Amino acid sequence: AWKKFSAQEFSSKEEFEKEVVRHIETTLARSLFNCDEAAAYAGTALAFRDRLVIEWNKTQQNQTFADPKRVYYLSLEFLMGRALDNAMLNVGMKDIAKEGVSDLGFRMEDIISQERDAALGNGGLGRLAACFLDSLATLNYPAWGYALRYRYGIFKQEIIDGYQVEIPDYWLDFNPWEFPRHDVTVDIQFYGNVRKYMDDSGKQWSVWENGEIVNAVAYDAPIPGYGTKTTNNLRLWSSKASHGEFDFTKFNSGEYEASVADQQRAETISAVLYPNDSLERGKELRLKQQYFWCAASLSDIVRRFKKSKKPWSEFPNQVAIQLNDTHPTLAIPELQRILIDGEGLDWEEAWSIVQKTFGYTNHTVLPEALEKWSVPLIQHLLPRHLQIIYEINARFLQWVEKNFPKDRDMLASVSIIEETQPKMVRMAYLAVIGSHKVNGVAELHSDLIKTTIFKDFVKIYGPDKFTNVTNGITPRRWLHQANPRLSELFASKLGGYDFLTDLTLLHKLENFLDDKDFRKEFQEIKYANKVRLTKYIKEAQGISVNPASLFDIQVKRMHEYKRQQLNVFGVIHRYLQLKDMSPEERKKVQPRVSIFGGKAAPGYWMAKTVIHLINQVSAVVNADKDIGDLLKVVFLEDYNVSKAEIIVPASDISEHISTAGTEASGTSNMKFVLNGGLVIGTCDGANIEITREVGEDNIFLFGNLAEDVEDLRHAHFYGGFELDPQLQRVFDVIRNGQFGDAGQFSALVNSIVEHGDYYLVSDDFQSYVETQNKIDEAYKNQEKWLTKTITCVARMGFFSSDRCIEEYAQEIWNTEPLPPPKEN
Ligand code: 26V
Repeated sequence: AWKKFSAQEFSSKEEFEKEVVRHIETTLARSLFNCDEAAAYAGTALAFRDRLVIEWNKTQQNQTFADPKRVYYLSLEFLMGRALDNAMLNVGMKDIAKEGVSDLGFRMEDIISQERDAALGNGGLGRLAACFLDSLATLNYPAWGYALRYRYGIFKQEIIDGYQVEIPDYWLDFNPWEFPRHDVTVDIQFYGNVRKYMDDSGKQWSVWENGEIVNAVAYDAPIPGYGTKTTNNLRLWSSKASHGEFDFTKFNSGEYEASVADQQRAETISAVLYPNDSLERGKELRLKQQYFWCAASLSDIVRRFKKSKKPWSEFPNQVAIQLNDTHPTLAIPELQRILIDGEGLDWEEAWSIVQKTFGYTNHTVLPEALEKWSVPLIQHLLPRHLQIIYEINARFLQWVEKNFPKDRDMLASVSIIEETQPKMVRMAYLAVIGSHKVNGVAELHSDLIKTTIFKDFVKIYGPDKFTNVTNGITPRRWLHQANPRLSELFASKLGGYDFLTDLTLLHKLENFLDDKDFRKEFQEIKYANKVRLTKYIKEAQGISVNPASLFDIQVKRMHEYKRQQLNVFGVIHRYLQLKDMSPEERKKVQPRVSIFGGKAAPGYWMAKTVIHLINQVSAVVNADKDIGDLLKVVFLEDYNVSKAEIIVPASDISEHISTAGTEASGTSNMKFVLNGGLVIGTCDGANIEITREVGEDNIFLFGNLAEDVEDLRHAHFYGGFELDPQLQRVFDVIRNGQFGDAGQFSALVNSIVEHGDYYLVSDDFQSYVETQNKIDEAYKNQEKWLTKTITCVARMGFFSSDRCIEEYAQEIWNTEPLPPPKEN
């Protein structure tokens, strides 16, 4: 039945070229004579898209036929980056395409870089979801991602006069990877009221009525696995006015603006990704986004289940829903509502299905980051859901009271409703109560949630409800795609690319630690990657750096807890030391480039101040003739996934220096090490497990431990606060205006000197500086350094997102892969 599509496959470059040309001339209606890179990209993408689509249809049909248990990954963010390179590599036809593209007069890198990033996420949480999709498809799990089709992704960052400026990211001009499904729509209700009535049999029903209806339209994108034909689905919901175009009565009476207002209001729901990896407290639109997406996804999932005609008790055996953070928590009362109000199940039966269906992943312990919604807002927007949340809470508290009769404070502390003015719904508690498993994302983090934010729930449910799944990254994008030469080198030594689907095979690289050719090639690849980044830095920021310098990189969202300020204070300290040295002394110094990158949430003033300081320091240091190549400071504008693919392979050292106990996991640490860079880091998040895997000698750890943080903070307030003397000197030069108007940085300095140094910058400063000095020393012995980096890479097997997915599948989802049927 599939034979008829075989004409669209290409097994030679000629066939591929024919397809590209056909798409340019017919799909795009363009002449080959004015075919630019954009058109060549479009043609290439469409040629590959045809291939994906066929496998995608087959996968979906096979899954429909076999009807196995499916995984639904609900995430408000999928930070996908570009799709073409990934598609070519996963399908395994990049080489053919490269030749074909070259025949047409283009370079593959140029074509690939024509694509806009799908930047539907903020940072680690969204990129994790994207890695998970890649692993789910690669491992043949029947799995769907569900999210929103934002018209605007995360903003683009420009740096103007040293300050961050946000530019909207309209990315949908040309997106060959999405397929509108105008036949797959769901009506979503908001506002209105709840009416109770009794049917003829005397059963009580609640109906939610008189609300405002918004339409959800599905857009699908194919997710190809690597080395398998399995092609899964990412479904994005777009919002549309339910009555079509606009209100004709208003239009005909000349009220043109009013006639389109409803339409605009509806479309606003999926218009923009909230750019905070913090929270948008109290914003009705954000809550609308969450409900719109949860309700559309659940309706879709339930509809699919009902086609199987299985009894409701089978639902948790057919469906596993993973909640990526608390953003989709409304899915819990929504499923309960569907089951009781729609399907007529009684409360207990429905609730047991709900609990068995959901799993919840927590991604932060920081209490200020925990989502809460005000009761009046939920009452207004989702009146029926508020009733259900109250009922869940009442039954839960009753049960707690019965089982912990002596614990007086317990009830108030575990209640879903916080008794403030106004009352608030604690989404994390609702997520814990409505799920059968709760997981953290690295060992330390999973331990911490059990002793802090969810302490009482461990007493109530016992420890088994809480588990750990340490994060991981896909080696396809973060090794094979971002660093093709390194991947090829490994394949040549390990006898093929099996390590891309079993990353633990990298351990065999340790057998080549003494292999001169291997070492030389490994080192050359790192240097070539640094040269590539050097060129990019020149192009993008106009700064010349020497690729032979030590490249020290910190790229991640700007956050006080991630402590980019500690890094930049360290850079200033280094600069002052260099200035103090004689020319003779300077000759012995290891040249270094300090590279920063990351976006600050638009309203996060302190994070923006740190960006400004980095740029001021960069201007002063880079222009200082005494210093030359000994120190360069670069802030790379608009850090995103596709830029990470250039930056990550080029590090000698990368910084993961959060205050101990604050970074849940971190995932870029894994990416850098997998690409032959070492880490300077605190004992935090996944750094701890990286240390366990690579050995303490192969990582540069520093700073206070999580267990001491509370006492140190306390001491800052009650034992008097003593500023580290070297940091004092850094602050003195900032205050003297050496990096521009000191007033600009007073809040930053004062947060440490005056306001208790919550993130322990001063406490960790000396240890940080000493460790950086050790790094300079270690880097001088290039052979030893190289041995460390190769050893680290060889021991990174644990951090594949394939391992994560296997753990989720076994411990949380209870699902099996469904390999594609053998074809002949
Ligand atoms: C939000 C907020 C909001 C208020 C200010 C403090 C704060 C701190 C963190 C967050 C982020 C919440 C969720 C999140 O993005 N977590 C990230 O998830 C990654 C994937 O599991 C993980 O690697 C990162 O360590 C974690 O920060």
